[in-house]
Amino acid sequence: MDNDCDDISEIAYPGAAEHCDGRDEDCDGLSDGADESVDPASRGTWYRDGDGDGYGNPQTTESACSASSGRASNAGGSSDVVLDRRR
Ligand SMILES: [Ca+2]
Ligand SMILES: [Ca+2]
Ligand SMILES: [Ca+2]
Repeated sequence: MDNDCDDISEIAYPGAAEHCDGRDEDCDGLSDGADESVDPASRGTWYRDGDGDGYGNPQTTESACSASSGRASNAGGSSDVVLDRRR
């Protein structure tokens, strides 16, 4: 395919669905979180982790391909719940 951005990969071609997998499947130059067409179902759920113990507040969720700073993939940090209620 002449306009295929990744001849190695069968799942990357113009018009393909964008997923959170580290590559640019639909060949628009943007991959994963940078591409607005990314499939929301492929995103992970992240919780705000104010104290950095790896557990975040289950009430503060964020959907994204990868965690931004201060986010954890585990919910249930008791200290985060207390801290966030004070804010
Ligand atoms: Ca992708
Ligand atoms: Ca893309
Ligand atoms: Ca925490």
